[in-house]
Amino acid sequence: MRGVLGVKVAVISLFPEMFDAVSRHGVSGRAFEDGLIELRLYNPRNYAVEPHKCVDARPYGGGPGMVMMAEPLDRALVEAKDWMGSTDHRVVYMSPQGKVLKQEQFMSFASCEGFILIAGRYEGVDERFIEHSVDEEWSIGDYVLSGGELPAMVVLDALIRNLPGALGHAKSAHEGSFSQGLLGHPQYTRPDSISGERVPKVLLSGNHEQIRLWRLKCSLKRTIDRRPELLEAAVLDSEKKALLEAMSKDLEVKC
Ligand code: 9D3
Repeated sequence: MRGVLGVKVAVISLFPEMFDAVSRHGVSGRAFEDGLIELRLYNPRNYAVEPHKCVDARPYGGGPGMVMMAEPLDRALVEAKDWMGSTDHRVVYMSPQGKVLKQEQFMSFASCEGFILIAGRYEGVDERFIEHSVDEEWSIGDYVLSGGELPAMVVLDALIRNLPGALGHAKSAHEGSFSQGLLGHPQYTRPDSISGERVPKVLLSGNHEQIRLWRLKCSLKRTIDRRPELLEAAVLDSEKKALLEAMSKDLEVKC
């Protein structure tokens, strides 16, 4: 069940302060204020044993860097699960070896779900922890980062944007072209002329249907030009198919 205070997310990280970046700013910060999401941080350091409180050690077999030890993570996880209570939840390790996240995954998460996100540092975590305790491994893309914190924050931000009731949910989760697999259209604001460069006339026309069509065409054109593979995967309704057809004959749409 979704807690009274919203979706529960527990994050296990050696750098809990980093998460202020999502919980204290902008649209995601607002969701925290509104209680749509509850976040708890668990630092493996607090579950390491005296006198050294080690959370990492040299890799067996040799090689560069350090590996996060399973036991402090296990103890942090016990506490995180304890807080989750009976909430349905997945234990997710943010990992370069994980499944690359896409918008559709975020749209498929049920609002009753909780998440325990594990952000690793160094070369990764002891494989035995992954085998015993992790349900899924998620990556945010094929580039090398220094740890799982930024990816976990990316997950939090995207999760929040897709929560029913979150600012930007109605707009971006449904109306927005990206959720339909298309890139966004150009945006303009005041003033209507900058050094003689004017805002496209249709946007000042007040004709909402014309504006909607113009934006849709721009989205289609941009997607063809910049990310054709997105268009292959998109499920287009008859209106978009017809627009694409018309555009293939007359490619003068300026966007
Ligand atoms: C040489 C092998 N590298 C694995 C591809 C080492 C390595 C690189 C980066 C080990 C850990 C990391 C830290 N990255 C993450 O924890 C991480 C990550 C990422 O780097 N890119 C995209 N998504 C993610 S999710 C977690």
